[in-house]
Amino acid sequence: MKSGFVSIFGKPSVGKSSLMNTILGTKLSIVSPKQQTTWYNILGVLNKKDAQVCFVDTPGYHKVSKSKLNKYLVDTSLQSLEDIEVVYFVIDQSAYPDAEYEEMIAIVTKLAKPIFLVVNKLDLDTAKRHEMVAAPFVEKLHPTAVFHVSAATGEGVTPLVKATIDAMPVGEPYFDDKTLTSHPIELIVADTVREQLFSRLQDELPYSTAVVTDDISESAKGIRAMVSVYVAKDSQKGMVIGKGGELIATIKDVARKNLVHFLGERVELDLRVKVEKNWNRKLVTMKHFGLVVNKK
Ligand SMILES: Nc1nc2c(ncn2[C@@H]2O[C@H](COP(=O)(O)OP(=O)(O)OP(=O)(O)O)[C@@H](O)[C@H]2O)c(=O)[nH]1
Ligand SMILES: [Mg+2]
Repeated sequence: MKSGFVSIFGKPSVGKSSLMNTILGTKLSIVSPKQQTTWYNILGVLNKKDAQVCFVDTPGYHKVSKSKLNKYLVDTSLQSLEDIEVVYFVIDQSAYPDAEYEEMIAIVTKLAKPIFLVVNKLDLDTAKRHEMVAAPFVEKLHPTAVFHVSAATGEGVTPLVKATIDAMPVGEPYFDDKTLTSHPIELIVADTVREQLFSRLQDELPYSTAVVTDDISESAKGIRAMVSVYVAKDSQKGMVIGKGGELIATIKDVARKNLVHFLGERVELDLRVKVEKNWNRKLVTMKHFGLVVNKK
């Protein structure tokens, strides 16, 4: 038996969550066209006959600004690099090694662990530039191997998974073979709602909304979840609710359907929009929403 951990590291929006979902064959992590969609390190366990690979989907690494949320996201991304066997350094087919990438390359090469350079979004590469895009990263990262993949179509993912299993050390599984994730149901529910906020709200608003599952109960009738959507200003409440409550109704409807699909159970969702003034500027409220890094 082989087993080990893989961090899926990269800038925002390169397709890290999409890639993990494609590898696992299920939509565990939320995905959106906006940057910084993922807010937690999310464990996704792949069980094969003779191997268990524990993937960690991570928030996108970016230059830290003054924002406390940005700092939290970057700290979380860096934390994913501890105690792993392999790093996926994920770029997309439009990447070039800018200053942020130089920082990331220094961080990852210092780990002295096998690096898999994963060039994603191959389906968008109509000009066949992906080898050229990879070249400067290959030179700087000295990766163990390079993979050109499309998380959207699944192209190239099978050889990537095979090489990942080959790179795992011999060892007993970390989780039983029914385990998909250690991410609690409360966070999966909250994230599924947040995914809709990210897909449907504009500008800075997604980064000013936090979602918390206040209560969850399970019965023969299915799952019932009470969820609060917090905004940072009074004026944002109306924007999330929308004209005549239309937007929040759509958010609730789509999130509920996605949860039914993922959990395979009936789901009742109660969504309340609340104002928690400047929550994203206060560490104490961020902590309340689970947005803190527990440093060792
Ligand atoms: N065409 C194409 N689009 C992709 C592919 N992979 C991801 N995307 C799209 O790219 C966008 C970002 O994908 P995510 O998986 O959320 O990216 P991420 O790296 O997890 O982003 P953060 O969580 O914000 O760091 C979404 O609109 C995806 O649908 C791909 O292989 N091909
Ligand atoms: Mg993500």
